[in-house]
Amino acid sequence: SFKLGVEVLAAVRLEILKEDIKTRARLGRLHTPHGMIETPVFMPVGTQATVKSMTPEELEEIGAGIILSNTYHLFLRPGPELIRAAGGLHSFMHWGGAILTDSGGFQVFSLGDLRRISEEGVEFRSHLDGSRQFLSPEIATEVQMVLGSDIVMAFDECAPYPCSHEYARDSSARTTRWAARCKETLGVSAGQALFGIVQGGTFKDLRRESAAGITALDLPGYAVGGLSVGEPKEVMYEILDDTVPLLPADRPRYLMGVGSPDALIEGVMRGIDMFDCVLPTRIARNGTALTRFGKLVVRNATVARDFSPIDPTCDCYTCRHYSRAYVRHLLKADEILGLRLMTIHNLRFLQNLMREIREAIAAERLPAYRREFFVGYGYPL
Ligand code: PRF
Ligand code: ZN
Repeated sequence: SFKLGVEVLAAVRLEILKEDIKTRARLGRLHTPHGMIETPVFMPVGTQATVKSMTPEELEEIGAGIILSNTYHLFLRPGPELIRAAGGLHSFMHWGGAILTDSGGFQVFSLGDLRRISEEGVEFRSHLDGSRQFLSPEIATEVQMVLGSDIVMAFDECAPYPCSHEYARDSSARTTRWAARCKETLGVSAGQALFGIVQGGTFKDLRRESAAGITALDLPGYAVGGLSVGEPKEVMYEILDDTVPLLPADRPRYLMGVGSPDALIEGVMRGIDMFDCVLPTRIARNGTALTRFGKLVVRNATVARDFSPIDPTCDCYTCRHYSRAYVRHLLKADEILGLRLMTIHNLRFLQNLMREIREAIAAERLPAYRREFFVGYGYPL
């Protein structure tokens, strides 16, 4: 049929292998022009066309098949013209896997003051040199077309938390109008898929309105934005309970900016397929490791003479070859290798967590896996 034809030709398509009976979790394969990715998946963040301190070969060894990069940062520096001259972002950064680029919406709105929103777009001052800049749905999409990312995010506004119903209503309605302009701009650009973003703050009526408006655009994937911005986790889970079922079951669903182990499990159980977060890489650099037994502050004096690996159950390069005491020494001495070893471990930890989640879905034991993980991690059930 014609519909089948369109799906086969789509740049990015989610093949669903299994839908969990007990939860809303799905097991799938995300097909992209730069490889197949098993879902649910966690995407490491490479804001400045690099996952801080990692080579692409190291990312591959960690098991990453897709990374996220940022339109906002690359737009300001080095600028789209340089990346065009390099032959696109994949070629520029020597990454053969898939790339999702965030639209810049979130970063611009995180600037706080020094920005002016209109229907046309957002005027803001660069965090680098204070110069006046402008991003719109058209510009953000055109920049992502130049970057050549596999997945292009719509230009949205992420409302702050807390915010009024009126503010959330206006900004999420504008986000939907902007998504239509992004779709028009991308057109049938070969090899790139546009994902729409549901907004609406913590208001269920607005989330429903937003989901209806965004899904009416019939896009190849959908994100839930505007969460994990300071609201209690229970509020985020309630919004997901309510919103995710409104998204089409045959398209990938992406929860933006979420990456703590407990929220990954809770998100998957509510039907999310994709996640990204700076958390594992950021806390790695300030000396905190994610482990099966909870967070470990490797900088602490308590590990000064601890010659065991960061996580004895971990198979990463760091845990196979180095001790807590050595990594602590590197961090204390401000040695670059310390940041690299910590980043390798935290990213591998999340890749292993996602693999175990996928295996638990396949074995129809995700709720049991959640309980076991939470007990080990020291998280309340
Ligand atoms: N919008 C965009 N990027 C994002 C978010 C959003 O709402 C969030 C919210 N957690 C993280 N990154 N475009
Ligand atoms: Zn490790």
